[in-house]
Order: sequence, then structure tokens, then C-alpha cells
Amino acid sequence: MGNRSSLLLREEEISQLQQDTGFTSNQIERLYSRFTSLDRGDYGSLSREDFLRIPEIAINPLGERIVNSFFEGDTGDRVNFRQFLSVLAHFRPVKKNKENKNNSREQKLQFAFKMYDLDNDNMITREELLAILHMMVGANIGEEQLSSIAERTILEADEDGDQKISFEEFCKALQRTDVEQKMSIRFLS
Ligand SMILES: [Ca+2]
Ligand SMILES: [Ca+2]
Repeated sequence: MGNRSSLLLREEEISQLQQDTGFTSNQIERLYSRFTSLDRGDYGSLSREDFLRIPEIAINPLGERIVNSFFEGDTGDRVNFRQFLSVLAHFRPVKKNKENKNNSREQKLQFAFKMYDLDNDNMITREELLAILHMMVGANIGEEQLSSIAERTILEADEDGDQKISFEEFCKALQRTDVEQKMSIRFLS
């Protein structure tokens, strides 16, 4: 077992993380203690199982997709604190005039789009929409109704008539909705 005190963040690390993610140093320290408490066995990194112990993720219908987003790119099968923070930054509520590169509206839309784009081909199909709807509402709504919701969503968003939603179409469709609020998940208690 490692010594927890040796895992404390250094000042210069905190200020670098502040710049990269837009969290305050206070938030970073709280998230760090959250991180270490999720890190069973003091590895200095988190596994998928560790993530699923976060209640907000465990109960979120898109929880598995959210967890996957932590493991994208070159992270391998464990996520260190820096990687952890930069993904969490996508869910940080945006204050006016305080946007940074990890949670601008554009970034949040990208992140949301990727949630829906299950096969990562940069297009959302009717099937993908339906699959996400299934995950979100489960058995509460009948199959027929789900299909018609997916159908209607494609119809409304699809401008070039290829039956798929591109990122551009996705952004236009969401133009009037408050993405920042919808994408804000409270990780800080
Ligand atoms: Ca796709
Ligand atoms: Ca289209």
C-alpha cells in the first residue's frame, strides 16, 4: 500500500491544472481527494470499475459512454489525475466570459455528439439515436414511440437529406437549447 501523503499535489502542478482545465485550485484539491478515494489500492490511476463507483455515473443511463470517454485516446486501461480532470472539465458549468479550451460550447457539443456517435464515423444514424434512447429511457417508453422519436429527430435535424446527422447539423439543431446546463454534471459534492 502506498503512502497517501506522498500523493499530494504540488503547487506548480495545481496551477498548471488550473490553466488547462479552468477548475479553481480549491476544486482541484477536492477532486483530487475524490480521485484518491476512488483509487482503491493507491495506484495513482483509476480503472473502469473505479469510475463505476461514482454514484452520478453509476445511475446515469449514459454512464458507460461517459466512462468510455475517459478511456479514449492513449490513456490505456487506467486514467491518471490529469486525464481525469480534463474529461471532467467537459462537465464543468460554464460561467459567462470564463470559457476555456476544455469546456467551451463547441467542446461540449463535440463531446455530446461523440456520445451519440457510437461507431465513431462522425455521423449519427437513426439506429444510433434509437440505441441511445433505449439507454436513456429503458423500458419506460414503448418501442414504437421510441422509433418515432428517433425518426422525428432525424427529420428535424437532417438538412442535406442523407438520413444522418452530421456534427454541423447537430450543432444547428441544438442551437436554441442550453447545452452548457444540460452537460453540467455535478461531480463536486
Ligand atoms: Ca455513427
Ligand atoms: Ca444529414
